Amino acid sequence: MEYPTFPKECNSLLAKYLTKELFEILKTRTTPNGFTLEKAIRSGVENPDSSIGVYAGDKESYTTFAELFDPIIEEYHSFSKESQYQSSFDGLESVELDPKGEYILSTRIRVGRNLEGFPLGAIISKEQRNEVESLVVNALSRLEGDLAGVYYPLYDMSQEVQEQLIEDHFLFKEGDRFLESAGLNRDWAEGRGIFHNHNKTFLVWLNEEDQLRIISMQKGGNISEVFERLVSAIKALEETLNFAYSEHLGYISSCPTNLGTAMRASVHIKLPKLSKDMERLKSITDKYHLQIRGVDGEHSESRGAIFDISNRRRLGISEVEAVRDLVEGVKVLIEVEEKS
Ligand code: ADP
Ligand code: CIR
Repeated sequence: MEYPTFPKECNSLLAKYLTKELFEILKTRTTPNGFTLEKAIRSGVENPDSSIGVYAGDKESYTTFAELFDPIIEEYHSFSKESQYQSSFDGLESVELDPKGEYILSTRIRVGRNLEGFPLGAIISKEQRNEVESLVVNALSRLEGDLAGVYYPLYDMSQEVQEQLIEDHFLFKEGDRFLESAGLNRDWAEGRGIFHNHNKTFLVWLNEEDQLRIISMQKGGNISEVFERLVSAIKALEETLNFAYSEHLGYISSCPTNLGTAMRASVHIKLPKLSKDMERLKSITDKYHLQIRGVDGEHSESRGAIFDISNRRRLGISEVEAVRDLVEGVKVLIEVEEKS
């Protein structure tokens, strides 16, 4: 493979950190599972509008290609090489983000997880992916009470049901071009599916970007309730499943932006006034380490002045701190919106 050329307007962290010299050093390295630099960067090369542009194929990718992954991880999470993964699920105060019920439509917190001993989705084989599915479905079938639910494999789902679940923000989209280039959509829809409880407040996605996305969500802004439900689900699943993890990077994920706590806490928030002053909105979200996404998730647009606002950092801060990033920033956003 030749050194890729990135168009001038390309702002990805891949383009920023993959110099020709570094490319020459890394291009012959391979992880024990056969993952190469060419595979790691394919998504960012084929999609120059990527913000990041790299994916890991296994846990070892993060050490084998450390010279490329480390600066990307440092910049995205504001995490230095000397820092350590931190974790704490305790001590989140009871928080209602929108007591008047005027701004926040819904609150969601998810974590990504992958199983120890398997390659990540970019190079997992069909058989291994099916094995992951059966291990996880077995673990999910043991959940009780509010967390108990049913697993719906994607290949068995009607187009109509699938579209409705996507529209209602419960299910992942199909055909994401960033994941496609990374090899993460291979053998679609085999091994993919969604588990959810009766009222869809607890959900697990299987074998999308990560092997598990564990999700808690509900209408309104009671984020402590959403957090508590998620924590009880993670703890229950840890009794049966062994998640891929490293002392330094925390939970291992396909995309370096999801390392560490692998947690994204978000609100769908309506900000009609601030939506007319995107510069101001952006300055507040930047100050509080928040990211703005559209209503249909990553790489989508905002509609009706509704934004998906979430914590940006996931590594080097604990789970409780990741949620607090969102709480602090949203408080300010609502204050500013009210005064505008
Ligand atoms: P992820 O959060 O898993 O990284 P996306 O950004 O693609 O991935 O979002 C996945 C889905 O979750 C999308 O349909 C998105 O609209 C939905 N979603 C995210 N946050 C919320 C929220 N606070 N309320 C309702 N739906 C949400
Ligand atoms: C990209 O590089 O744009 C995609 N591969 C997605 C990166 C993850 N985005 C994020 O900010 N969490």
